[in-house]
Amino acid sequence: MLFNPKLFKEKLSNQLANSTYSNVEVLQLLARLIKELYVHANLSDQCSQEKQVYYFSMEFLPGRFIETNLLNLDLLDICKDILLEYHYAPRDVFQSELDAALGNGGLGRLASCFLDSLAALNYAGHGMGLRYQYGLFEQKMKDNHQIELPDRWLGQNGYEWEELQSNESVIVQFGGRVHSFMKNNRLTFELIGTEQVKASPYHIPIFGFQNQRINSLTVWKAEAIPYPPPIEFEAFSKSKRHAEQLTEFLYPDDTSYEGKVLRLRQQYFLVSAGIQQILSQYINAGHSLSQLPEKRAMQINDTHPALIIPELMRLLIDHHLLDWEEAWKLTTQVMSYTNHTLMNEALETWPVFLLKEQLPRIYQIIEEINRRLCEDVLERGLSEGESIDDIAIIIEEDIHMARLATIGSHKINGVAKLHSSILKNQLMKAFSTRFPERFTNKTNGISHRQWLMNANPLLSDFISSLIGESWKTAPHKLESLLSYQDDLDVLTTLADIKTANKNSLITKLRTELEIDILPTSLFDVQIKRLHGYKRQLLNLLHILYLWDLCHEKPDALRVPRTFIFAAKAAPGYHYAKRIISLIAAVAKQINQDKKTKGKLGVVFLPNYSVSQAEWIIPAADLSEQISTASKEASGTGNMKMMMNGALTIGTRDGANIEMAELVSNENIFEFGMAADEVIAYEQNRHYSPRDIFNQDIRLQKALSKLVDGTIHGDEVAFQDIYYSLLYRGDEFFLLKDFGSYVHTQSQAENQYLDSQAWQKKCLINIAHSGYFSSDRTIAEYASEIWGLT
Ligand code: 7GP
Repeated sequence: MLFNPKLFKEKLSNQLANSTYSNVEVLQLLARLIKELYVHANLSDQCSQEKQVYYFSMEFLPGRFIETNLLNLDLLDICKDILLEYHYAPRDVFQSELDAALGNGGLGRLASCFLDSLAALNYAGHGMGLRYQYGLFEQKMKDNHQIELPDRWLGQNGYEWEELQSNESVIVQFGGRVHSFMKNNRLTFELIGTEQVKASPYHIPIFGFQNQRINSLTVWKAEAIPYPPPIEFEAFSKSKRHAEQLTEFLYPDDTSYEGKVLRLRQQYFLVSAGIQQILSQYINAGHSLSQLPEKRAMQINDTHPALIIPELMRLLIDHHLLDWEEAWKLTTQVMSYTNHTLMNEALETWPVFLLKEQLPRIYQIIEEINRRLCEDVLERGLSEGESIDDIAIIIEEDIHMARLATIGSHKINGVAKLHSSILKNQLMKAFSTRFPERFTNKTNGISHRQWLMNANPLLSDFISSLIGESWKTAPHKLESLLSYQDDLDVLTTLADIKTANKNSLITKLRTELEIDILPTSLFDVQIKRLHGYKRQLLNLLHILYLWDLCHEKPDALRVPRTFIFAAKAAPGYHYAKRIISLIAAVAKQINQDKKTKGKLGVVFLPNYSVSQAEWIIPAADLSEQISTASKEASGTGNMKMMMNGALTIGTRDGANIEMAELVSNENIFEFGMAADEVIAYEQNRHYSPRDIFNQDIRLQKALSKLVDGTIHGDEVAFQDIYYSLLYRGDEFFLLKDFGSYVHTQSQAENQYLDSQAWQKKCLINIAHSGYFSSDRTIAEYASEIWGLT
């Protein structure tokens, strides 16, 4: 069916002519029309012959859909015109949509960019996730502290883009026990006495960029199974509560035993529901199981969905009566796994007893996978210095999920060159030496449609006026901009666009948050989750140093600066919350200081979200990507800001390295230790933050502010943070990199004084940012991992 913009135009005009609506009502009307005219008229062709890819992820972070959908359906301009005709402000209407915040950070946002690119490249690629009733959390600041409130993204009238498909519900089973018996000469396994939960799928349409493609993001909701009457009300309401809890929160607090159980059950709920639906549609379409790898591919987004491996084995063996070898071959050919972090704390393990109790058949299968793996490895022999514990999935009483995901997949990838190489040569060495062909790199990317075309229409239009529109479907063509690098008019316009975007941000912050920022200042931006390794604290130490400098030599700061932070800290991550408090306290103090007014400003924007990022990123001058080298797997905020003409100050970490390779060193501000130095320190070199402190007066002055009462707002005067750096080892090497950071910051400042040279660097960055479109990343997954044509 062909998309019909004329019909859309007519219907929208008719509706708007007949009545007056609030902005939210107009938004809902738009969503309804889009679903009616585009989705219903073109129900997904799951039975088509095309190979289908499923991206399994516990997180998706799409933000708002309205502009993306209108853009992709080529309705954006038409729609804006009609809204204006009927006196609605398009931006206000669009902003009345609530962000779908079904994710936490980079991993979830990447998943959403990937869905956008899959559809844009006209692949049949779908998302599988959970429909959490509450998103991550709504962050409020109270007396400089982060407060977490439930994130009610579903709104009062439900979510406008979703559509329940109740006929596709499936049952997911927990607990019970495994009954094994002989049937037709075959050892057969059956689960009995299980707790059953109903999984209901809600489809959210994902439109391709002006290419007629409609894919879907399916999010599953848990419900109790209604028993036939008469029912005992109390028993039912208890089981209803227990079932619904499964999809109540993203990342329930897992510091308690109950929290851990819930988390495990969520993971299994997602993969069991998803794979059951995929398999039953596959079989109903008349395909044979032996062809599964030619027709279906499944991506495991970090280890959270790794139970899909034993779950597919269970379905193939117990329900479809395949033997182990056949089932294993199909499973490994269908599955592939992406690792998103090497941080120890995030490498998931599950206690054996928990799996035995909650998922007894799945446990048996994992045990058998482990038994076969270990047997095979021992038969072929261990290498010098190696032990079976370097490769086993079950060690003592823990199940190592990254190893399970690795052994059950035909491809394993990291998300930037450096990360993939550490993954291969260190964390997974025992696997990569045995299965070298499985390991690959897929450097992350971002949707240039969402992050440039939609978020920054001024820049996007200007680019098209210079090089035409073809970059929109072939983003590497942004490189044609390079021929304008010495064109003064172009560089001036670039500067004007940045100023306009900064002014829009200023107005928004003033009206919505009563925050005032200096319009003429350099916007220095660090927006991302709060984590020790991301080193927001290093940024803050530099700010404290500049504050001192301004007092000592009032003319020393030649460029006024506004430091913009936005970050959520995980509710159970105490240290990260302390750093948020410190940033907020420092901001308050500096902003009140009459001596530095007009030179230095610091803002902490509460409740960081995708739609907030869409405002900040086009206005950024300097992009802070300052993680301890080797810790940030890739980063994607770095790519977004590069594409919007900000310059990066960053360590040689994650995708920063590839950015530097593309733009060359003079167009990026690099500093600090390289990954191998960091790793050497971690492994055997002695690191003494106190020695550095003793030799650097700037550090002494900056750090003493945390404990001498200068920074108000905390009863313990931030001693804990001070101690973490000086007496508890400075785990992320802030002091070690401080000197080089300060030096590089001052180079950036010098550069900013020469506006023309600065803009030239910005242009060179924009020109090379096409490489970081997720279209490029997805094309690589498609051909090298999923076998799509
Ligand atoms: C993040 C990584 O920290 C970031 O470097 C990367 O760009 C992003 O994934 C996308 O690949 N990881 C997570 O968000 C995360 O939750 C734990 O990792 C599993």
